[in-house]
Amino acid sequence: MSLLTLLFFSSLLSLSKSTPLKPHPLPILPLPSSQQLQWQLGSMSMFLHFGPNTFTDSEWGTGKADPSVFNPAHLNATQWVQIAKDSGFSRVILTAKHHDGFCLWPSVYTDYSVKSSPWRNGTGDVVAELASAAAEAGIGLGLYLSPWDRHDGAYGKTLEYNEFYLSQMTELLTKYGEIKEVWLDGAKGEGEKDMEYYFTTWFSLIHQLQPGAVIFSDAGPDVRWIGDEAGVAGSTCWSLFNRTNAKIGDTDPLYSQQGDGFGQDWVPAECDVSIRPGWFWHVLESPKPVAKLLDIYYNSVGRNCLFLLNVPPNSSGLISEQDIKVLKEFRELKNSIFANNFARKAFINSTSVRGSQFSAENVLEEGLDKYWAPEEKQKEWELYLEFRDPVSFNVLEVQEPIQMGQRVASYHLEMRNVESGKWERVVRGTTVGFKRLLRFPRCESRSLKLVVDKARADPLISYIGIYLDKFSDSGRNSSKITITRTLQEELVLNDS
Ligand code: FUL
Repeated sequence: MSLLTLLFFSSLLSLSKSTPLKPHPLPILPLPSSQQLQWQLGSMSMFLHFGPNTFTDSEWGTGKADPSVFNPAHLNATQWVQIAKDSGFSRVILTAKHHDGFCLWPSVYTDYSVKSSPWRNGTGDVVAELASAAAEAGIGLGLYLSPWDRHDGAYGKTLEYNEFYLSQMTELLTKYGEIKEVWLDGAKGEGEKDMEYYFTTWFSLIHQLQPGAVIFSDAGPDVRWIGDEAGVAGSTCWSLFNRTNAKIGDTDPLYSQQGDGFGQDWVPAECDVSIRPGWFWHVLESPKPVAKLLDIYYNSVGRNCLFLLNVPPNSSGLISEQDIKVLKEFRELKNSIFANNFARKAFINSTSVRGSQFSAENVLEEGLDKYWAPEEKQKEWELYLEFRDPVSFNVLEVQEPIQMGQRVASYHLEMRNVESGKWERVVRGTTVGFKRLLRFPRCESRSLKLVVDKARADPLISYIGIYLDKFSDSGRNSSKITITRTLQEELVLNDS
C-alpha cells in the first residue's frame, strides 16, 4: 500500500471516529405548528376586497344591492395573481363573501351570488378563477367568509345560520383545491340581530377539511388579528398569546398588538391594512405613497408579523394602474435596501458557542435551520461584528429560529466610536421573533456588538442584517429625507 493510500484511509478512519455533535438545545414551549411556520415564512399576503360594494361605492353593503350591479367586464384573476407574485406576496386572500352576503362563487345554498348577476351570463365563479390562477402561479390561496351576513334570512337564528354558514364553508373548502388560510372577520354592525357563532365547531371542521390551512380571527386559533387596521404591530410583539384571554369581535387592541410573553399558545399576528383609504375600490380614492408602505413593512414584518396588504380590484375587474405603480416602487425600494447586508462582509465572533455546528457565522446564512447558540449557563450573550473598513448603516435586522420557540425579551446594539474607541449604544429592542427590523439615525463604525440582555431560555439567533436605508435616512448626507426626525426618534423610543 502506498503512503498516499495509507494517508487516505487513515483520514477516513479519523472522520468516522470524529466526536459526535452536541445536540440542539431543547425547544421552549409554545411552538409553532408547521402550518404556522409556513405562513410566517411567507411574510406578505395580498388581500382582495371585491364584490357588489366595488360597484356601489360602499364599504359595508346593506345586503340589498341588486345582483345585477355585479358586472366586472374585464375581470382577470391572472392579473391579480401576477401582480401579487411580482410584488413579493406569498398568498392572495379573497372576500368570497363580505358582510353584504353576496357570494363570489355560485353557492347552492343561496341565490344571492354571481349566478344571479350578468357577469359571464351568470355562469362565472370568481373563487374558481382565482384558485386556478393562484395554483398556476404557485402562490397560496386564502378565503374570507364573513360570519356577519346582512342578506340571508337565517342570520339571527343560531342553529339555522350556523348550518348555513358551515355548508358554505364546506363548499369553499372542498371545491377549490388547497386553501392556505381562512379569514374570519369579527365585525358586526351596532344593533344587528344577536346570535351565537359555533366557533369551536367551525374551527374543527375547517382543520378537518383543509389540514394545511391556518385560521385567522381576533383570537386565532392559528393567527391573530393585530388589533388595528393600520398594519402596525406593537414594538414588543410576542407570538405567544393566551387564546382564552381574547374574544372574537371584542378585541383588546393592546393585548393583540403585543402578544403575551407568558402566553401558553402560539398565535402570531397578521397586520391587515388597505393600500387605499377604503377596503373596497372607490373611484375617488388613491393608493398610499410608497413611503407609507415601507413604514408599514417595518412595523409589521419588521415586528414579527405578517403584512396583509389589501389591493382592491376596480369595477372593471382589474387592479388599477395607480396601485400597480406603487407596488412596483415598493418592491424596488425593499430590494434596494435589503439586497445589501453589510454583515456579510464582517468577521463574526461570540462570547461562547454551544458546539461547532452552532457557531456565530451561522447568523449570516439565510433561513432558520442554522443558528448561533451560546454555551449553556452563561451570564453574557454577545455577538461581535468586525469590519475591515467602517460601515455606514441605519437598520438592524435580527431573526430567531422560531421553530425552537420565541426566546429573546430584550437586547441592544452597540458600536465602537470611530474616534474615541468607546462602545456606544445604538438602539434597544425587546422582542425579536421571526424577524425584527429596527431603524435609527445613521451611524458609522467598524465594530458592532449585539447584546442579548434577557431571554426566556438560552437565546438563539438565526440571522443578522446591517443595512443602509437611504430612503428613510435623515442623516446629513442622505439624498432624500422622507421620514422626519421626530418619527425616527419616536421609532427609537418605541423600540426602547
Ligand atoms: C373589517 C370589515 O368590517 C371590513 O369591511 C374589512 O373586511 C376588514 C378587513 O375587516 O372588520
